[in-house]
Amino acid sequence: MSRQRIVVLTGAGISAESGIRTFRDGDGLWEEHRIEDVATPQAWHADPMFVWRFYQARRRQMLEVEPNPAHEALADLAERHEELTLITQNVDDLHERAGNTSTIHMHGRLKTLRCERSGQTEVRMEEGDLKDEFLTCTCCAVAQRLRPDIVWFGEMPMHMEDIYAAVEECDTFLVVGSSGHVYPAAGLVNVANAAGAKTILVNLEAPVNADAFTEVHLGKAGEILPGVLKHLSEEDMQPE
Ligand code: BV8
Repeated sequence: MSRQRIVVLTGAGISAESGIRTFRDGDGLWEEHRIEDVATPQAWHADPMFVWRFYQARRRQMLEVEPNPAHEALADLAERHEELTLITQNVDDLHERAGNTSTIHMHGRLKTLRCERSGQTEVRMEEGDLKDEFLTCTCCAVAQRLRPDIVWFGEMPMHMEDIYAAVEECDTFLVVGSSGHVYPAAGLVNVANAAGAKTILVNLEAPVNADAFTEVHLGKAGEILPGVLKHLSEEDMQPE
């Protein structure tokens, strides 16, 4: 009896019940600016302190939030199912804090900062690292300014080779809490369908790419994901 290869892709919706605002619920603004206009290399170049404050506020918020039952259900699945690949569009560390230790962050992470000269990243989450002043690296002889270790709009997402390899090989592709607006993440369901995988969506409301999924479960991830995953594991136990 072969164990099914499961790939999970999460978006901002899985962290909503932990108190982290999603991009498209509410007004999706940061100080009256569209996030798509703040999370760009152009914005960083034009007004680095404005962009830096946007990320420092979100880095500070990470200290105040906790994983919710949806994060915990995925960590439990990882315990039971070694063929699980967890990919997230999110930049928070809630999957890791729930127990998923090998999460692929395709849009980067708030926890780490990146040297603008060497590209090296370092974890900087001490109290002194969370103020609004710029920070400098520890990797260069002459310390350089650190930027958020985030994939901005117009920048190449990370780990795409590993991501496509996992999705092209999977038997089940599950998306949790994503509006299906942002590419290439939103196109991964098409790669999974082309690979003959079963594609499942768990989301508060039908997203723009809902029709691409074999199964759609609408509701709050914290409330319905545990049941969906339990059913997935039971299926796995069925003899072929
Ligand atoms: C790329 C980090 C090419 C930032 C993010 C013009 C110029 C350049 C590129 C483009 C362009 N036009 C289009 C593009 C492509 C662009 C794109 O897709 N733009 C969109 C806006 C149209 N993509 C890119 O730029 C990507 N790069 O294309 O590179 C390239 C090629 C070669 C070489 C170089 C470059 C990079 C995209 C990554 C951008 N960075 N994040 C940050 O966090 O500050 S994306 C950002 O949006 C977040 O990471 C987030 O993950 C992502 C998607 O949003 P979602 O996660 O889906 O969140 P959203 O709020 O949208 O939806 C939440 C959902 O949850 C909702 O449906 C809601 O109903 C649901 N929900 C709410 N509560 C719950 C819930 N579900 C369940 N339970 C609940 N309780």
